[in-house]
Amino acid sequence: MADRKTPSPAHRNSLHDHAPGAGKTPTTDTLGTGGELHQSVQGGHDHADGVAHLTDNFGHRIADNENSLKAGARGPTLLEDFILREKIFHFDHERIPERIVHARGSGAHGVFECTKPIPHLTQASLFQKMGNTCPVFVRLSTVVGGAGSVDTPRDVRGFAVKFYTETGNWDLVGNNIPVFFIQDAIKFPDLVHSVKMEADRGYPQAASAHDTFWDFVGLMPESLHTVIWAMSDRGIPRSLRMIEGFGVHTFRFVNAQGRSHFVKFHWKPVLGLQSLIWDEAVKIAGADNDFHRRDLFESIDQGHYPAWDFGVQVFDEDWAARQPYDVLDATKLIPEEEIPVEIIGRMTLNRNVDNFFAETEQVAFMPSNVIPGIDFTNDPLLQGRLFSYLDTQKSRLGTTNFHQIPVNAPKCPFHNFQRDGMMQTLVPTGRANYEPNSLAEAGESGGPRACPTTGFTTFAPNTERNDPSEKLRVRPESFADHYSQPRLFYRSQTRNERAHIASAFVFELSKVQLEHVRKRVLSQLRNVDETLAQRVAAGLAMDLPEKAKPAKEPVDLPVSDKLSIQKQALDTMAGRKLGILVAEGSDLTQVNRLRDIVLHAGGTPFLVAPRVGGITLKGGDIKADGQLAGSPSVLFDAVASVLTPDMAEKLTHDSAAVEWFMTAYAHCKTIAHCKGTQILLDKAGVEKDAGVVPLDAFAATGMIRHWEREPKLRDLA
Ligand code: HDD
Repeated sequence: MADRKTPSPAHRNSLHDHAPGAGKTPTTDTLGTGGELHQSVQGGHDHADGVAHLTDNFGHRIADNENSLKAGARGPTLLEDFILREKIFHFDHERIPERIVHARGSGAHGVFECTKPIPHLTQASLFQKMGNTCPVFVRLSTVVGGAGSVDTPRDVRGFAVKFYTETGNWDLVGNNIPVFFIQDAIKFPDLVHSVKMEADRGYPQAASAHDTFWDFVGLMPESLHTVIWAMSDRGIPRSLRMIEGFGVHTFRFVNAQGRSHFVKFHWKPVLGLQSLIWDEAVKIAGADNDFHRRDLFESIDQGHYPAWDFGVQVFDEDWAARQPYDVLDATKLIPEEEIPVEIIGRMTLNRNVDNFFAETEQVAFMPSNVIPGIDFTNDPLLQGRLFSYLDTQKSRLGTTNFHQIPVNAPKCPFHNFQRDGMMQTLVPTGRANYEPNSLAEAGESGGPRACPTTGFTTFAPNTERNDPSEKLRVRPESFADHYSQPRLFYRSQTRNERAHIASAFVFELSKVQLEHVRKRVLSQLRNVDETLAQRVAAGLAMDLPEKAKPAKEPVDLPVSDKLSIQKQALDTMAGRKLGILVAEGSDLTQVNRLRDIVLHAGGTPFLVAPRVGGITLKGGDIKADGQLAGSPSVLFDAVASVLTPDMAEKLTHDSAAVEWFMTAYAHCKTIAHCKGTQILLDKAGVEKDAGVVPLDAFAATGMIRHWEREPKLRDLA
């Protein structure tokens, strides 16, 4: 493994520069920071031999951190022990409420760079000049499970980006799926209640395969589009570095002349899209609960910085009005074949967090954080979100001053008359805490003033096919087609991908206990695609129920290849991991050759051996990266083995070794092997094909999946 990259001090401190009391004062005129009052947690004083003295939170040095104060050596503990009391008090309160959704996530810092300025479309500061950069903080998450749940359940993944721009923070709080389950925010609590663990029994955890979720789906056909994406391979990504991101809603760009266009935001992973196979996802959940978190952390740590291209689909109201769906409906996407995604920037994640709680846990994203040049639309889901996120931060972070937490604070100056509140850490000077005031006329600081020319102005014309004079609790007629786009998605997949979708429905519905719920979902699926409904019914051994009556008859839309992962698969080893099985006597030269090929291509080789401590190969001694039973092949994109015939024969009696090849084969992975390994492959039932190759063919074969093997292993009919 490469050495851990230690960022330069300047780099590490970039986020903390604007922490209250740190060097620069972002709040010069109204919010004096009382700099000397703010000591760093790390101290900065009091060092002995380079190691800081242990103190309590008020700076009192602690002489003994092993024993509490007692009345006699075997006596009761004394209330007077302020050191014990403070330590336990603080510990008792370490946890804050986890997010109601997206509780489990991984965060990282990075940089966004504009690669194509678009001032004609938006005045957003970061898109004005080629090469403009701004820091970002990104949090990628699962939705359903709690903070301590697994990384690889079938689920949507959150893709939240905070841009610290010179004109304030912009939060693009999206997902890895371009559409959402519901059209109106008023249904969000129902959706979330239905999918989280069931209220009476407290399970299942991190899983949608249960009665209440599918009950909701069957009764809410608008959810089907996102559901079919979640049932596809998109719901089980191989790596957080290999997912797309979407802003989901239609937003507005507004240029300096006040002209507006609609826009949809996209993130495209430079490493390409890649997913797991369901069986792999299940096994990884046991083999490495933190599979995605570890993968992201380690790749950044080793300097393999994940990157995404940032793209936009821009269109105007006239184009929108001509579409067979409503662009304000978050259950609809715009096919890239209709409006290509124009790449205008790149984001690179180049620094892990220093502290998980302080940064990843406390980061507070809010879709309402926009900057001049970016504005909202009337999408009723977006409108509800604008309210919800600000609200949730108060209950999670406990104070209206959550914006002062370093990861949330803007990196540009901020000045206003908001004052006080719990956990106020800024120390405003002067008495100007209201406006208007004339204190400046007496030589005092009068504080900041509104800036009509450069400040945020809401895009005023309400042109979104709307009559604002009517107050109505309705769903617009233009939101009524719930089936055409899930049908488009399904029909745009490859044969294997369609089979995966059908299997996912069968799996999930097989866990549903209520017969009528299964039936209702099947009746909905008939509107999406008859063959899909038949496959699922056959998998459940159920008769096809009557078709649900659609509010609007679906139409057939032209197939979109961009919706399929397999049609866009990149044949690359970059960011991928090769597991190499070795044992006593293996040929070191061959091992090194494999390692070099992978490293050269930007991948990671990982040596697996029956024993991890040390091993004598032909050509030298090495240490393995992982022990065989603890490093199953599900953790790798491809496997290779360099074994003497004797050792291979011995390993045929070790189920971990046999399974290593059996699952690699079942998951359609490349298996590169030496002659000696053959006996083990035979035991594992590995048959020769284009992906089972001799070691010297590994470089040419690469680490792509061999989908053509799948029909031999699974019924794709
Ligand atoms: Fe949400 C968190 C994405 C609809 C209410 N949401 C949250 C996060 C992501 C999304 C990525 C995690 C942010 C983080 O990492 O801290 N949410 C979406 C997308 C949606 C969406 C893409 C639809 C397009 N959300 C949505 C609605 C509501 C919420 C309609 C409520 C009306 N979402 C929340 C929340 C959360 C949240 C409860 C939980 C924690 C938080 O906000 O900070 O307020």
